[in-house]
Amino acid sequence: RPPTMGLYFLDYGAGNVQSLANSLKKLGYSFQWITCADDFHKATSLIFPGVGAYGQAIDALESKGFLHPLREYIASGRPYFGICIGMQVLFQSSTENPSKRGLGVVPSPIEEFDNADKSVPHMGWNAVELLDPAHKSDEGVSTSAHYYFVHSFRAAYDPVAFPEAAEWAHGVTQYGQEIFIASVRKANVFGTQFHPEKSGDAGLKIISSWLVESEPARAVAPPTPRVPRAPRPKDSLTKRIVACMDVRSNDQGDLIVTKGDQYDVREKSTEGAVRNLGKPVALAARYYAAGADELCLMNITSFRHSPLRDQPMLAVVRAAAEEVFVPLTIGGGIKDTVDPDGTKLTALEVAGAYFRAGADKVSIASEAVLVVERMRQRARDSGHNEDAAIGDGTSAIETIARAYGRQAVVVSIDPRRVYVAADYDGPYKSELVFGRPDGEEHERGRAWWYQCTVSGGREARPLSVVQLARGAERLGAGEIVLNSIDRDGTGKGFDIDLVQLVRSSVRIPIVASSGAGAAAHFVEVFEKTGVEAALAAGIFHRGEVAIPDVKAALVEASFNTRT
Ligand code: 1PR
Repeated sequence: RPPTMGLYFLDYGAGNVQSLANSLKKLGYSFQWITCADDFHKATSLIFPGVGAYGQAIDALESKGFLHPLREYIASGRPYFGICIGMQVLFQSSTENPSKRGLGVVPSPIEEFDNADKSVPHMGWNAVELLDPAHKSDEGVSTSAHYYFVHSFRAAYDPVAFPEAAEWAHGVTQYGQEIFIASVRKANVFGTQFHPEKSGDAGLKIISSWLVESEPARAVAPPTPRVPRAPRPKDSLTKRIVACMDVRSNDQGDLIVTKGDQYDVREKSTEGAVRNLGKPVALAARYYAAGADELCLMNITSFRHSPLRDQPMLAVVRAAAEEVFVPLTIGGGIKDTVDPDGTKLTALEVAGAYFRAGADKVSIASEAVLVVERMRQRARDSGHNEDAAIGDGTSAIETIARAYGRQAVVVSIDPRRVYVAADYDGPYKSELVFGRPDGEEHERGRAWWYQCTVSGGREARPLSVVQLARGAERLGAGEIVLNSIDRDGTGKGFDIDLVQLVRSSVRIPIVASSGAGAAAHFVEVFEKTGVEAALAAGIFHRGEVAIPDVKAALVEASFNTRT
């Protein structure tokens, strides 16, 4: 089929729209970007892959003079496909930014998820139930597939309170005990709350199905009457399996994937050479094909130089994003920097470069520790409770979350155990973990707390893991990747005590990391801690355990899994 003529993309400058561009490239379509209001007249079909925050999106559309032409475009009957924020702007308003008005095409509000019974953001792979399953207009959405969602705000599916909006509902999804609108469909308008461009083959099928059908707009039969849906006891959100690649240059200057033992990446045998476990883009493509639910690329020596000078790393992100259609997190060096030539770059600009290259989330480690320390210090100085300290709006976490949405900001924690006597009476007393009688020998009769480090574990800081996790959550981080220097590369299993401690301290999703040595370790961490995701590196790189083996163990243990 020839490329769609007149296919335009609306990009308002926030978030990763590169992934959708990559999806179209993969499917063999060409498109143009909307650059001025006039382009709306030229478009014969339009995709708005909105990512980020609702208010930012409306503001950006307004300031570029796009809001009115967008409204006109939709009213003209030409095909429109809105993704995430691109779907939410169709609604009346959002409690994310109550002062902003949406297009009001769908007459109901967007509101925040209730986090009493679940982590918010809703982040991960969930199922979609079609409301007219017998009808031809399934838009390529399969009820047996899982799709990638990442959002804190949703349109409730409520045919009693919002009957007209419910008519727009095409598919619904359950998260916790809430049922919300996962896709909308009426006349020329289609929209998904989830990200088809991040939903692997199942998502690519939706995009290609819309492209094939989008010219001319097809007639859709009137929907069947909408009735309220009672939530099931359990939702269909899957446990995520994340493959992480630590990237750095080797002694020859090539970027390679490496892996340390307790963060030491140098070989003991070959005169201290950096351990080389493969090429980042090739490995990323392999893990995508094997069914990884997410991928992380960590630039582990970025603290030594400016990340944006590190063009090869940006090139790696760009190339990886062309190959993989699941979420991609990039970490390392996300902070305010000054280039050697004196050019100042804010953390927001550094993150922006990664998002434009194709990253979906950025992961902040060292800078998050320093930001939370400063925030606590300010509270102390002004006589306030440091455990309730709030940000001043200028930190990397806050500025990136404001522009790109909190779901785009991951805080990566590198804690290390600090052993103390069981009768320790110091400042971290309330966070102590006590060695079990059946635990490892060196733990018995002792207690420990978890201390935060910076620069890849090289420097310990006066901050505990609980203080950092809570502080990061208050500042607006959307997720925590919880490493453990003690367990990293050991294959002994995740540090369950650590994961439980942090899981009980915050409401945002947590990715347990470090120490996986067998598929059973993933089952253990999900059973004992209830975290949303688990990450491994070494076992996948060395081929000791394959991602499908982990998924099979999860299925066996009755966890929702994307297979
Ligand atoms: O501080 O914001 O510039 O970010 C630097 C990032 O690089 C941090 O997220 C930090 O964790 C990471 N990092 C720095 N030095 C190292 C190192 O190994 N020398 N990697 C490093 C840490 C930990 C995980 C690993 C899991 C699972 N690697 O990324 O993937 O522990 O490993 P396993 O399954 O093999 O046990 P900034």
